[in-house]
Amino acid sequence: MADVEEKTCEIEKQTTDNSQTNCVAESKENEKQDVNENEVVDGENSTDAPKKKKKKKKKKKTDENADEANVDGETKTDDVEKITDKLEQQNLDGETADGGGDQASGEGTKKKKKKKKNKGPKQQTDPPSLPISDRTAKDRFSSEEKRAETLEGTARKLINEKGLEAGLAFPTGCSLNHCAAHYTPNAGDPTVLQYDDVCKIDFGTHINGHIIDCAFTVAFNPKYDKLLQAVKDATNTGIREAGIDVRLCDVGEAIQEVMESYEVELDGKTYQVKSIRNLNGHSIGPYRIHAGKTVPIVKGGEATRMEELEFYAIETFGSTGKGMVHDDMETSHYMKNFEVGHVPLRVQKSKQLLNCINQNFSTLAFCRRWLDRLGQTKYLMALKNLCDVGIIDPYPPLCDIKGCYTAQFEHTILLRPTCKEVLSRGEDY
Ligand SMILES: [Co+2]
Repeated sequence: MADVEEKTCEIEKQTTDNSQTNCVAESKENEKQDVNENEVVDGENSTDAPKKKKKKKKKKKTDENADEANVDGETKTDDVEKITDKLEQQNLDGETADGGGDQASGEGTKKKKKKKKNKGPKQQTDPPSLPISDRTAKDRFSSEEKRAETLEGTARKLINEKGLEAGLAFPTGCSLNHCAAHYTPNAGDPTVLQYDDVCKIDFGTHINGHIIDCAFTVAFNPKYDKLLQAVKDATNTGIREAGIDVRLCDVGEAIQEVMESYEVELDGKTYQVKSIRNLNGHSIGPYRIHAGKTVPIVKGGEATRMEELEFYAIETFGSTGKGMVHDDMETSHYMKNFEVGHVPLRVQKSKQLLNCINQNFSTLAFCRRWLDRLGQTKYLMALKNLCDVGIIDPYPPLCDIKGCYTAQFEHTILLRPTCKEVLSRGEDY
């Protein structure tokens, strides 16, 4: 999730032991998984590894449907037919499929648990659907997991989604081209990802409110490689600069320096990559994606210092346009205002919608699709009402000028007393 410069909130410091141990544990998991990701990928690609035969076969089947599929697949590798059937029923943005798919897989899981006993060790599906906690490090992930349309379903399973205790921390951003952040499809959106698109996958998970916020950019056409490289380098620079007692303005200046040292040539025209000056990284608190401190990505920011035990999302955005974003297009992202206490509501539909939001998202961000999958209907007026009274804030897509291209990379870090831990680091980005 991106932080827009205009937004200012109170600073909240995160110091509980719990939060530390949780995130550290999670990051250790990540390390293990990283080490083994190679193996899995190698296995998939190799033709003579007999162990992987089953997986290969399944992968092929999945691929036939992958373009239209969401990940609400099944939990067992040998239930290929079931998976295939399920994937066929699902559409690209998981619009209608999410709810139904989840129910179905819930039943399916039960059935399988009975069968499982005499069938040897569980195997991860492709895309993965077994919770990380149930897996040995090997074969947890596959390259398919990166697919935008499969991320949410996959993430829900991997995190062992359970109400507000574990799940997705905010809607999966898949902003395209001149849109830098906060776009995810609403129901009926006909957008289809194209070869020449530059797509920012911004996704977040949490366990007991401890949020991991990370993002990467996908481009199929290699002409954007320099743009992506610039932003990745800028983000890694931010991560390198960050630390206890470091001034936020110094991080921003270092980021801009690196970002704007890159040029990209697109269709015969050369652009200097610009840092998008009104987008920021941010501190993270429990159930609070933007906890108050902002990490600028240009010079001239605040001199506030980073502090021990703070969590930060270090994210940078590069653009071939103006280097400045504005609200544009239909809103999909919403979030309760963290500061707002109880507000009495008169309209029944608004009350009902707020109850649903409180129960399912609390102060975490959500999108219209997630209300749809919870069975909410005709909620737009009520949602507008909740926004008008200030309980909910809308987060519309943030776009630079039409025709330009933007890229983003992001990681969540924890400033531990003796080390700076990159909680979301993998070998892919
Ligand atoms: Co973020």
